[in-house]
Amino acid sequence: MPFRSRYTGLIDTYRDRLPVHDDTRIISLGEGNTPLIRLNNIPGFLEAEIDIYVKFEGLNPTGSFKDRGMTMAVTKAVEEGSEAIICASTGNTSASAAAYAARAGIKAFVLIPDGKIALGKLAQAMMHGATVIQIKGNFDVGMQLVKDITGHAPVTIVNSINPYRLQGQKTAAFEILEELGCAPDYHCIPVGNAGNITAHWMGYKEYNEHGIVNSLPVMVGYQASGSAPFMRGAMVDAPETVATAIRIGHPQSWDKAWATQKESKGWFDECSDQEILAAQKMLADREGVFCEPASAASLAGMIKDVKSGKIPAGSKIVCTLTGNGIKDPDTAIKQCRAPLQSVEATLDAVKRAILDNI
Ligand code: AN7
Repeated sequence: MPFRSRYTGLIDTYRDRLPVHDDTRIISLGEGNTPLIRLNNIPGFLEAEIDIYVKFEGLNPTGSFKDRGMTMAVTKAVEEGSEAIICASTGNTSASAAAYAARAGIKAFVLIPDGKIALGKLAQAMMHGATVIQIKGNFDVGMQLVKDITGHAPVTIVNSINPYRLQGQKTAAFEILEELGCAPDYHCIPVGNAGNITAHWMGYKEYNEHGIVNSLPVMVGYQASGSAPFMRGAMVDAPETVATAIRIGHPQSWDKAWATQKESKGWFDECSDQEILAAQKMLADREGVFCEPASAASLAGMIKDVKSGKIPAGSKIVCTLTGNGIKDPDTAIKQCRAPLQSVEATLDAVKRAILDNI
């Protein structure tokens, strides 16, 4: 029986486009190669002549796009002899760093804002054996501490200010180009530190510069209204949003993201928490795709821009769904109808429950 070649992760797949050597020990969990799902029901519901795809990055090994960057950052940290990594995180980076450190056999230290990360992400960091340092401050405060600590402790930063992170994350754009055969007209993506929007733009440009394709998307970045420094044109000191993953007021890739916006002729916009949650629910309800709130910002923003005509009819759109909805069960359950309570365990009672709800 012929064997199907096994997918072994994005570094193996894009080796010639990434800064690794033939003898580099690759730290991988099989990340990348995520599905690009064409939406069947939402375009009709919006009564819009548009073609929408969602790139479901929540299906990476630890449930977010961070794994693309982390496989590169941890591979290089190990290659350079590092025995410990550190990050500040709103949750997903800490989960990913913890998992890849476990895989590499090195230590992970993660700084997280007190009480402001989704339960699943905390469980991940703890299960993978990271030292979880819960600080009395938000992500931005933690990020500054991580930058300050490096002169004082032998740890490698794996936040997206580590350039290997963006190298790994640019591969998401490669996958989209290979699957569609060209760039989408619009690429919609949530923005926190703005590393991912920057990395995607790098990936799109790289395939164009090498003549592999000849098309670039317009990059559109969406923030939560309470955490929208790109809309305010200045840092935000007390960011707030239900989408805790993007509860970030001091983006680390500020200049790079503005350059991306200008070069791609794109824009930034903001979504209210209510719009974000409605988009998350709609995607789960109507398409069977469960992403986390921060991820739904890309869909929520895109819907507004389609309705206003800013994204015109006939467009092909990719929305990045950065993380998996299972990570934040509390937020999900709060916006759903409660389960039918105290139903007797009898055929009659169950039959009634079905017929009442069919
Ligand atoms: C689901 O984990 O910053 O604009 O510390 O988890 O590249 O920062 C998470 C960011 C979007 C924003 N969606 O990406 C962290 C962290 C989800 C995220 C973003 C994050 P960037």
